[in-house]
Amino acid sequence: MPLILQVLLFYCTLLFTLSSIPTIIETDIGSDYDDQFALIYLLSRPDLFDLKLVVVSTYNTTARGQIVAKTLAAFNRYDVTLALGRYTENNWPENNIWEYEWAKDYTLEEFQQHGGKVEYDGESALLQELLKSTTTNVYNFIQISPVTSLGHVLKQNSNLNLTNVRLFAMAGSIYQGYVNQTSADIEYNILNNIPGAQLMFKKKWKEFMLASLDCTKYFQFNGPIWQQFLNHSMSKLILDSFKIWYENGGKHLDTLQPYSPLFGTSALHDLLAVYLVINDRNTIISEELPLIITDQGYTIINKSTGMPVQTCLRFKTNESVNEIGAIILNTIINARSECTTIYVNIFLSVFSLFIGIIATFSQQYR
Ligand SMILES: *[C@@H]1O[C@H](CO)[C@@H](O)[C@H](O)[C@H]1NC(C)=O
Ligand SMILES: *[C@@H]1O[C@H](CO)[C@@H](O)[C@H](O)[C@H]1NC(C)=O
Ligand SMILES: *[C@@H]1O[C@H](CO)[C@@H](O)[C@H](O)[C@H]1NC(C)=O
Ligand SMILES: *[C@@H]1O[C@H](CO)[C@@H](O)[C@H](O)[C@H]1NC(C)=O
Ligand SMILES: *[C@@H]1O[C@H](CO)[C@@H](O)[C@H](O)[C@H]1NC(C)=O
Ligand SMILES: *[C@@H]1O[C@H](CO)[C@@H](O)[C@H](O)[C@H]1NC(C)=O
Ligand SMILES: [Ca+2]
Repeated sequence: MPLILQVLLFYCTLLFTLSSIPTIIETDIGSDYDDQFALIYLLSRPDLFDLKLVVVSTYNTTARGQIVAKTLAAFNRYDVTLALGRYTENNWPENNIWEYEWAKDYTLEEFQQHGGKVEYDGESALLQELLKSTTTNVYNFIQISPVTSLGHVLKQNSNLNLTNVRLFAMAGSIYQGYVNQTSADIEYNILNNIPGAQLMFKKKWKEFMLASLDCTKYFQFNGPIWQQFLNHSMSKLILDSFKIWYENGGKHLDTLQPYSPLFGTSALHDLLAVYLVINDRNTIISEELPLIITDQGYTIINKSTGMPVQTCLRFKTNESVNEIGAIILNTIINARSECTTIYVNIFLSVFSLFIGIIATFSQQYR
């Protein structure tokens, strides 16, 4: 590669690393499809997220880990550590890891042979990473799972100072529940680990933004934006895993709009938690609410004891979800070519400047 391109590529990578924020994500990827979408979007924004650690939680964390490993490999992100949370009892027989088949041929050993890093004591890896946050090294924590690994860390380290960590979580239901339910529900991430969720909501964070069911149940992409996405070769990663998940059982979920790989997505609850990082006030209506988690698992407002949580309550217009969808799907399509685009543009500008100079000179000497 010519030296000039090497310098530009280095500069471009440096730009990304300088502006992005160290990020940790806790996920139960594999059961619902939205975790996979959230992870792919996150990996498509190296300008925002300097992903350090992915912790997988609940039930068979090896199987979930393989899905993360295969996704990281697709993005050549062997620098990100995969941390396995502890196995938990599967009290949710209906909640199988439907996406596992997509990654079953990619073992954690193979991932490591390719340069990937795996921590088998995921909770201790999580604690070590959280301890790196300081006032000058602020972290993002993206919580899109029952609060299991984080819950154990918080329980065992009650003095852990997380005032330099920004939390973005998919959890809870304030005014609306699942699908047509017009009153609050006990949301799954909370129900699956109520004590963990209570600890997370009591903790003092630098910032806490919540993707609650009130918003996330509307977060489905279909119509022209989905058709355009399917036409693009970069959609293959999503389409392959989405199809397997769908056929293995994912097709039976209740959602507001119908979905299938060729029609559009299921409700992408977790993806909204990642999108909240942008703080897009043009499309999302949120309010700061003092929230607590009751012992039954409800997310309720309590002015005397609740910690302030910036909560997504609805979208600005009926078009907002489509607008966000177009932004996200385009980002995914263009991922992995960002740096190339930058130096192609630089090359074109230098080239046209050069042509301009030649033209000026040839006129002068005519
Ligand atoms: C977890 O999944 C792995 C496949 O990745 C499988 O080998 C293992 O037997 C499973 N463990 C349990 C307890 O089901
Ligand atoms: C947490 O750390 C911050 C500085 O990073 C400090 O201002 C604050 O007092 C600490 N909080 C506790 C409870 O120790
Ligand atoms: C939600 O309401 C619509 C319209 O009333 C209805 O067609 C649909 O079956 C309902 N869905 C569920 C899961 O109850
Ligand atoms: C997708 O591609 C097909 C065939 O190339 C084309 O006919 C169609 O218009 C495209 N759809 C969109 C939404 O771009
Ligand atoms: C808020 O929490 C306090 C302390 O647990 C409790 O006494 C009070 O009844 C709660 N208020 C509401 C409105 O739930
Ligand atoms: C949005 O959709 C709802 C329900 O479909 C409808 O009642 C409402 O009029 C729509 N609002 C706008 C601004 O189109
Ligand atoms: Ca999830």
